[in-house]
Amino acid sequence: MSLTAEELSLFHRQGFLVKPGLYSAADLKPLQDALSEIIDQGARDLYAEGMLANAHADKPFGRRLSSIYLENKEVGEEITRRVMGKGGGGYNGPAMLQTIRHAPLLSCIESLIGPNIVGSSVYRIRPKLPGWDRGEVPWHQDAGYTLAHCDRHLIITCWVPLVDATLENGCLHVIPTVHKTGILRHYTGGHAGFLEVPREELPTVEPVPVPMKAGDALLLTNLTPHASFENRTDQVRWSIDLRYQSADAPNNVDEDPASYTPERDPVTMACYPPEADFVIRDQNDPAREIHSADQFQRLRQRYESTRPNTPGRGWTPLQER
Ligand SMILES: O=C(O)CCC(=O)C(=O)O
Repeated sequence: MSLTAEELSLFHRQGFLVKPGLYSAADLKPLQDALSEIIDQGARDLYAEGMLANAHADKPFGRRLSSIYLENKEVGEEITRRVMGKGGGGYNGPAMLQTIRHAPLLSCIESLIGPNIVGSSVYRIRPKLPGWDRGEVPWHQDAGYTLAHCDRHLIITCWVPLVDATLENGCLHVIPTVHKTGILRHYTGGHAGFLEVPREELPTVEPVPVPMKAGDALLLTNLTPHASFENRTDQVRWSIDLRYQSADAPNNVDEDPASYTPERDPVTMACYPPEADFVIRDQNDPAREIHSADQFQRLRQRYESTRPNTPGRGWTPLQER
């Protein structure tokens, strides 16, 4: 499943590549089941508190959370928070680690960044609810969120829909080829509080929508502008975005989160210090690889509870533009 020479060349030319069918339905099922359990527990809790007239237990994965949200937005958002956690990584159980370590995906990643792979801290689970403001992510490059000294490193975002992603339910849109021109000016306080590059400041290259089947994988560079718009259906557009970097790129593997003090020079820091990076593959010392779900959870929680306070990039607020 590694990338062919043509795929590699396309990825580097366009700044993105779709690898169809990288995950089978059976590969996605453990994660879908784990997420369904969180939703089930949330629905039962809030039904017991009288917040819901119906726990919607008869609905399939793609519909249950949206049915809850359409019945009671507050309850839908509360359950969404349980799935996404504080920062958005959220669920970090065994099925998440298994999905991140999916061997066919790692072979593709290895073709791009080499055999020593670090799981970049920022993975996200996104239940994009119908008409939900925060489900719409404005134009940005992922590098806008990481520290500036990491712009020159290739950090791969792998975006995988857990249900089919369509124009109607808010598939991703990307701007091809402009990753080569470097970082764009981002602003804080964009749509729904995200970082944003306003449309009129985007390069004049036509964006392309990328509809995908569940289990396809979209690979992006950290400098590829992308966005997603409203979900105009009555189902959830579920997706995950995973990130991978070479072990040579700055990371916080083996670092104590308490070592991130305000005096520390940002160039000595990981690309995204608030969350834990983890070793996926180490050719020289495989013992450093994180295979155990317990170890993964402990590592993620250590950063989650400390939440190192790290410098921003100095982007100005959109309102002051
Ligand atoms: O899933 C989405 O709608 C947005 C994803 C995104 O912006 C990202 O993966 O960086």
